[in-house]
Amino acid sequence: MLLRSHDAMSGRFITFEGVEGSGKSTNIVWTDYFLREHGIDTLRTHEPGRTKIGEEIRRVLLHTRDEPLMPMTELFMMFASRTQLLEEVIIPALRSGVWVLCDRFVDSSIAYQGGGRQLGVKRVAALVEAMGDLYIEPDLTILLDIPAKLIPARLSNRTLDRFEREDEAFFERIRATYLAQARELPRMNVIDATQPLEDVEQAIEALLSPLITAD
Ligand code: Z5A
Repeated sequence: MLLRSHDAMSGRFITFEGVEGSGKSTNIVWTDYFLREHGIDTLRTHEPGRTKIGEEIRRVLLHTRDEPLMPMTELFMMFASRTQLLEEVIIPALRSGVWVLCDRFVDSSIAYQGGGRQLGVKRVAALVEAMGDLYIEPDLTILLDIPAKLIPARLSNRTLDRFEREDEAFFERIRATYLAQARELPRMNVIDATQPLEDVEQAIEALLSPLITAD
């Protein structure tokens, strides 16, 4: 995979990954608060969606019911939402020195479409390569890891979307792909997200501290 640095940008790019219910949204809110306490300007965002066009794509991706969405269509739509978000939101924020906290990024496509939908990691990596200079390598990726069997309990109080209705085997493939990626990528740090929230927060703090002191 082609990896590009973002030396011209003074903000830090931190991404959160994991299966649904692993605690990404919960821990992004905590991370945001923690960084602001340290005087750092932050911006929270998520994929797919966040821009006007991205939110339209998100609606199709999560809520289409009347015809099957083909895996390759799903993959391209994830990248369409992503490139829109990068140009409209992420790159301008990083250029102005803001730290961007993003709920999911390319590693989600590798895990969900590459692993879960079985399109293969190489095919997804080829799309990352095709992004060229638009691809921003995260400074830090936090992978919140839980086994698939814990997902239903974590999602028990919501109406399930198109992904959340998939079976346990789908989510175990996703988890295995994430963990394989983490073994390859130094930026990707695995945290056991079955622990109590305070312990997860402590583990995140340990990962953030070197970035804060380096700045
Ligand atoms: N997708 C894709 O396929 N390919 C891609 O490239 C991209 C995305 C970018 C977006 O969904 C969907 O798009 C997603 C993958 C796919 N699949 N689905 N569904 P989304 O944005 O709607 O949702 P999500 O990203 O999957 O997040 P989520 O379901 O909201 O889960 P979460 O943010 O990781 O978890 P949470 O809301 O913070 O926590 C869930 C519950 O667990 C909540 O009650 C917490 O209080 C509780 N929790 C969290 N941590 C703990 C701990 N440590 N102990 C106990 N309880 C906890």
